[in-house]
Amino acid sequence: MASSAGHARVLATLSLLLVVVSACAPAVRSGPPSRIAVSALNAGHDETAFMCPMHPDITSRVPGQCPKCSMALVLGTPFDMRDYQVEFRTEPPLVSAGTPARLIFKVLHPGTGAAVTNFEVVHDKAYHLFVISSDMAFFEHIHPEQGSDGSWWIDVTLPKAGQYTVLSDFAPQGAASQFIARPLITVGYDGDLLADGARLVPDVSASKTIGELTATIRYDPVPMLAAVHSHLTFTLTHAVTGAPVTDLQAYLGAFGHMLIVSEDMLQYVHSHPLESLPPGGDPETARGGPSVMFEGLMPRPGRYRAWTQFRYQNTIHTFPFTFEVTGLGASE
Ligand SMILES: [Cu+2]
Repeated sequence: MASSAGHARVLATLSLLLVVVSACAPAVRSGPPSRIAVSALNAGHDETAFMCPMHPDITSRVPGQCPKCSMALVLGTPFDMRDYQVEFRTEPPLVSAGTPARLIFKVLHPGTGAAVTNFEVVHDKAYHLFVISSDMAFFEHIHPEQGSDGSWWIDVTLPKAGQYTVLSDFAPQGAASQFIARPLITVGYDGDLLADGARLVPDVSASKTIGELTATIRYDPVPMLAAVHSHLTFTLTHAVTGAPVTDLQAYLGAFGHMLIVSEDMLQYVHSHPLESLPPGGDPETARGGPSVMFEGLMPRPGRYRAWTQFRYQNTIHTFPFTFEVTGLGASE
């Protein structure tokens, strides 16, 4: 299955919980040029090490805590580059826009084909799911429930006929985190998938307001560069008063969640704020803002959309921002 067409490949980057998936590139996982990473090149699939469930780049020969988030390292096979299989089906089998449908995911081990039932909880959830329409106008970040047989399910109602990408984000117990895309096409869709693809237009304004919250984004570097660790920093203010927001709430164990997707929907970057919650504290009483910084590594030049989610006054606010990433050479 590692070679199945259209299957997402995972690239976990070095410095953050940040995952890039390419639907056509070979599996690559970059890592710091450490002794462990080098020895991993020669390791078999079963090579074990202690690893952080949240930060796949953190591996160790001995037990301990993650230096980034203080989570206890777990014994696993972080150097196994094979993607897990996700069997995806819907009930009913044909999904109609405007009608609830159940999405069902069964995860299988890449070597044995056995059903996987144990998952690490990462950012408060064992299974994160993103549903994105092919024009990138519709975005949902939701969390399926686990059934008694270990598979995952959730009910969705898609807004219009068309093609959607369904992105699963999970970490089987003791394995590297997985980020696996599946297509979903509704009945009644007779469009041209190529013609109906996203046509992203970079924002002219750096600020957007959703409900009570205004987010102003700053990109670094300007312009954004491909294959360079880049930063997207938000300044949050109250939409009416303009006052800086200092009571941002934690959502799923962080002060924000970001998913960045390329216009061709082949590249996905999942990023969390550089600042983590104070370890050991109660996430419900933690407060953040007005500044929240994310890091992203966009693998190729092109246009990207970042959906960033903040929890403020007990409501999740989702901000879509669209930006251009250029290559290092002037010709790109
Ligand atoms: Cu999630």
